[in-house]
Amino acid sequence: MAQSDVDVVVVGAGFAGMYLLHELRKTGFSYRVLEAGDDVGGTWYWNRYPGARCDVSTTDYQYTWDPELHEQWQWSEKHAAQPEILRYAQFVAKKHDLYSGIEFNTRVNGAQWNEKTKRWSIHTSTGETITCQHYVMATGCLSVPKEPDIAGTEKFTGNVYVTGRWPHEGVDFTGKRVAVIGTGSSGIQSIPHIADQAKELVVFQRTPNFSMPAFNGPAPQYRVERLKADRATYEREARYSGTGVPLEDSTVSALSVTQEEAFAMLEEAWQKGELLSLGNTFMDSAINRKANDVVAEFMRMKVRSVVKDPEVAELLSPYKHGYGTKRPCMDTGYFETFNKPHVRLVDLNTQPIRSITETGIDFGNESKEFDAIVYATGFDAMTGAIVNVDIAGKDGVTLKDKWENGPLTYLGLTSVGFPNLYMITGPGSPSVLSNMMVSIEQHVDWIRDTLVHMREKGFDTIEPTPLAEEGWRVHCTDCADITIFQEANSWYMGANVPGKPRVMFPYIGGVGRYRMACEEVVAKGYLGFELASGDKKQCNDGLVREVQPDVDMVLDFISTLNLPAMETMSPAEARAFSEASSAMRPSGPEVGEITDGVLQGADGNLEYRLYRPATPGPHPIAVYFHGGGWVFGSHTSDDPLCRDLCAQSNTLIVSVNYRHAPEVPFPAAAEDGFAAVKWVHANAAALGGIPEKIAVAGWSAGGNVAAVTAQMTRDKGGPQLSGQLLLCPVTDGSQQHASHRENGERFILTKSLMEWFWNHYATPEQRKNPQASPLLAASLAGLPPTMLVTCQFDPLRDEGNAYARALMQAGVQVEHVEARGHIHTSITMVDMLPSGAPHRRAMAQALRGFFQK
Ligand code: N01
Repeated sequence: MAQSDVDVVVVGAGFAGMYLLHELRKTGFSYRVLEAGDDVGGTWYWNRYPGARCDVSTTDYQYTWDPELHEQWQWSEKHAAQPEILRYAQFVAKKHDLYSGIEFNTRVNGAQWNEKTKRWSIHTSTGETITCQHYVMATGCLSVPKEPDIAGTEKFTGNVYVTGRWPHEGVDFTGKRVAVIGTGSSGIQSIPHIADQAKELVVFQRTPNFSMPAFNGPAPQYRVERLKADRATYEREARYSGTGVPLEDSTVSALSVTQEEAFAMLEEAWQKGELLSLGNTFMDSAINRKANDVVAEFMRMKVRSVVKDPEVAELLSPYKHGYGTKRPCMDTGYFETFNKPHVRLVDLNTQPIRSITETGIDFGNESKEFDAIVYATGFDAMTGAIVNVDIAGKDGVTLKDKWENGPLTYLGLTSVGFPNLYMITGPGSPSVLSNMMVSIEQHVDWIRDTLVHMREKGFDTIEPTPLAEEGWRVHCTDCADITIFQEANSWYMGANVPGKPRVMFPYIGGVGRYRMACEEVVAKGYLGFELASGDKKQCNDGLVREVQPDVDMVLDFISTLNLPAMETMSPAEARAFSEASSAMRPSGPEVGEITDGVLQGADGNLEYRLYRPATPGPHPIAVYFHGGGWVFGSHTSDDPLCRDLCAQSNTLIVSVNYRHAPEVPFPAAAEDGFAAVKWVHANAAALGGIPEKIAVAGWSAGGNVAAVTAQMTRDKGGPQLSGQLLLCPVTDGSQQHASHRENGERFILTKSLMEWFWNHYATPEQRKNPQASPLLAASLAGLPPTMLVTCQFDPLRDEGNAYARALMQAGVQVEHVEARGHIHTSITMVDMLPSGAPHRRAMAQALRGFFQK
């Protein structure tokens, strides 16, 4: 007789539930494992449609927790077909006696949390109620087929099949007239097989999909060899990789090579027959539309090379979504199928289905009879299997209600208000954007370790805090925001199910980075969780990820380079180093014209670079001062940012090479700034600018020069400025603000580097002069409208914030943006850090605004 009260109830006996069962036994928890089907295998139990295969190689799509399996089980192919994967699941279940621990044909209909007893009550389809301390949903991401949303589906009297619920005995389509609706992975895999049998096949396509041939055959030799040579390293690399499969991260931008070179690189990946290698050919295809277009065009070229009828080829070629933004597919002869005379493609965009009828389908202005209709229309992905169960947490609130506007989880594992509820590969975790085997094992390990930890420390409950959950939501959104994934109507975005909220369901920050976040949470005493037992509580509340994800990646990359600290260099070395780093960055957008010249500074000529918009002039002018701590940099060193500002604001930018310390210290830079503005004003017309529309702009030390220049023009008789744009400006030489301590170590501009800059530029006494520290000016009244951007993780944040406040108090019109998750340098990194783009847009908008008055 099964126990009605256990430590853990697990729902689902796919690869997640099976491994968890094994671990629960090993660690001595009592359990019940409930499975709706009558065998193990989960997705591979249900999806038996012809042609179903895994498109991750068998070298990677297998358990790692039982090393014996690698000897005992030999895969026959690179991309295993469904029957073989199911046999693998059965083999593991037999080997580890898992069958004895699973109750089949048992669904969970509802679950309620009891706040008094601190236990879940689980109601099953057999009429039983089981109580448990921990409740684990191992229900899979793609397990609930989408409800048909086509008129008349109930009318059809012929045979109806759904790919995700395929009859176990198989289907014979020989001599039949068959309709397939849907061209996602399931459609694309099954269509060639159905075509082989059917007398006539009509494929109803709403959206064409990207697909590459699977090149079925033996497992890739180079992977097999790497595994044999050092399995542990291979598996570790997989766990910390972007997708759960070891791949070398690309460092090549698709925009840095010719189309011919790009296609040659893509062809190499194509020939490998690995879906992930293709998507990994370029570093920027997921974040940059133009880079993505290179891959998309390569894929379309491939379609054209196979499909003989150019019109059909065109219909089968995706144009409306980027490569990878809807799940790309792997096929075996899919496009070739459309060369067969008995196969027809119907484009639902021009010939929509009017209704399914008793005998067939009415579409466009046609009516066609069919013997069978196959729905390959997808799943209520990620959340369907979770919210379909009536799960009520604290105060009776259901998960369905809580998630009305999109799933809210902490780490994709847990949710506020639902103590001791765990989701394996839940929304907010890499899940469907990863090799599921790697993600499943990670979640099972995390849950097992957490349960053991709670038992050892005597805690009854674990629940994330609202702060941590909201922080994770923001982080997930930040990750999605830097990609182009949100442009597509994909099931990743919930867009395939009418009424489903449109958010990015999986975590797109990468498997390895996600794993590190989970590890950090544990290492910091379950950061963001409350663990409790009666009155005993432990809660280290906080956010596990705050830095913008792309900024984080850059910081990680820089830390691997072991670069010497700049402040240990001489100014000449620091200048050479800074120039060398600048040479590696993307150049920034095109502008109308770039010319170099000299202008009259405070004590001799200064070089300048002029960026002219492509539109007809004359244009307003921004006199720009570069960053570099008054020590390094030049009129060309902020080139990408100047181009970006010019192109986006339609403003002529004059970037000035003011004199540098230590050779020429304070107040040379400030005096040059003032002199440059006067010169630009006097020569504005000749430059193609408007003399009455001049602003100053600058970043970092250049922001300091811009701010001081604005004060000097106010105090010394003009010219009258239209505005000042200050990005992370230095405003106070005292360096006493809290941000110097908080952000002084990790974020490129360090406290000691800032000190090094100041030491070269100005003596402690000079720093008290407002021309060095504009925050110390006796009055800020009468300064021009200001756009001031500060960054959360900048040591200079608080002095910038203080300047913004002081300007406002002095009656100056100020737009102040605090760039969340950014560091001192990140907003200047044009085309490298997409998260900076909205702030650059706002800066350009502000520039435009200055001149509209
Ligand atoms: O489902 P899908 P799937 N009228 O949602 C169309 C995994 N998987 O079962 O794109 C007409 O991708 C819909 O059109 P549109 C894999 O992660 C893995 O194929 O919404 N058409 C689309 O063409 C995969 O991504 C493997 O415009 C309608 C199709 O139906 C995920 O499962 C194999 C429609 C649905 O495609 C889901 O794949 C199989 C309507 N009303 C699956 N509604 C491997 O590992 C939907 N469509 C190999």
